[in-house]
Amino acid sequence: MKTAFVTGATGQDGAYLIKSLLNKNYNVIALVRRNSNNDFSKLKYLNITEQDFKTECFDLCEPYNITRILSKYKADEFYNLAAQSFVGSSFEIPLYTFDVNATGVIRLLEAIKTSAPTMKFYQASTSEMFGKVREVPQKEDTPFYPRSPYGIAKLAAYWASVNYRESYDMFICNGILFNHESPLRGLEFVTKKIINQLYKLKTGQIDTVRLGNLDAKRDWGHAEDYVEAMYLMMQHSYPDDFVISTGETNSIRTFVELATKHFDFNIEWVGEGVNSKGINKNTGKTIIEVDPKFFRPAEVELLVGDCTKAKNTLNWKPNHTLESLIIDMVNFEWKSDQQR
Ligand code: NAP
Ligand code: F7E
Repeated sequence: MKTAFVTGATGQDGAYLIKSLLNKNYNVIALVRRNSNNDFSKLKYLNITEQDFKTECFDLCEPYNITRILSKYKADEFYNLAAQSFVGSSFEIPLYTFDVNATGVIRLLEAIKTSAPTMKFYQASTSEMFGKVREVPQKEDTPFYPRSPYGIAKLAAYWASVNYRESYDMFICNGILFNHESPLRGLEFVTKKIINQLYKLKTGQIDTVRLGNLDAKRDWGHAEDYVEAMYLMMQHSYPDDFVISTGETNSIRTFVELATKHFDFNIEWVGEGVNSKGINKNTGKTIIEVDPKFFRPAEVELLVGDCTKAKNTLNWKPNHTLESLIIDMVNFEWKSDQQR
């Protein structure tokens, strides 16, 4: 039986990864930061209970807890999924974001180098590192150009991971994952926000959905598929970095169009830029508005990944389509409502 540490266990990817590792008969140790309420609701949604894994108190900002945990358990793999993961907030809390997402990773790597140098380490790197893209589509050797404090911090952690691998011969992988969503996505991210708010619109709880830049394009996959890629990287015969993506890109506007169909709204766009509006053709009412408060000081306009290396080396491919992802997310909203 293998043992794995998972940070970010209360987040979207943590829930799917823990479920997948438990199915593979792993002993899972979830590293969870202290909160006023221990929220394992995402794991609960996947039918995982707190009896299925161990938990340890952990924070990426705290230098000594990792040493304590490494002396308590001997593990085979360490998946570092914890982060201040919201790009929008990173402009408001840049130093904190850097401390958690960059310095926090060096704290981990330094402790692992000293106390558990043969344990494998996965770092949750991101397509945000490509930022103002230098090449389309983006692959492992595309130059980086981050556009946010989040992207900059993640890029520092990416290079720290490469450097520890090369300097100390440690098994360290960077998964360069493009956007991946699911019913368990945080409410602040655009796909979840759109589907949750369209549901509220449909059920009469709100009148309009207010969004930011409708023209940014993202390569959206399903988190359930992407955590399998994390696992496969860690089973590969040598440590390496991999782009994980679908290869398809769509604008926020297109995502809105696709999602509205599942709520029987018939949308027509009028106006441009900040004045762009989505009208429900059946009623003539405005249901989508642009609110500049959701714009970012610097935007990542286009992301689309080329995951040929992961396909050929890890035999990984996404199973979900954008349509099946949206259906999964829409069904969750109706199901959660019935349970309220
Ligand atoms: P998420 O749902 O926002 O989860 C983030 C997790 O990190 C939560 O469990 C959170 O705990 C934990 N965390 C935050 N700050 C921490 C700290 N100081 N110490 C310890 N834990 C902390 O994120 P996700 O979507 O699952 O993403 C997982 C990882 O992949 C993140 O590193 C993210 O940056 C990266 N990533 C995500 C995507 C994507 O599209 N989802 C793409 C590329 C990379 P609390 O519950 O206590 O807040
Ligand atoms: O924004 C635009 C916004 O916040 C996507 C994180 O998981 O993926 C995620 O980062 C796009 C941006 O995700 C709204 O301006 C328009 O262009 O859903 P998002 P993100 O910034 O791409 C990467 C790969 C990560 O690594 C991150 O951890 O949508 N947008 N209107 C909006 N975005 C939000 N949040 N809210 C809006 O109302």
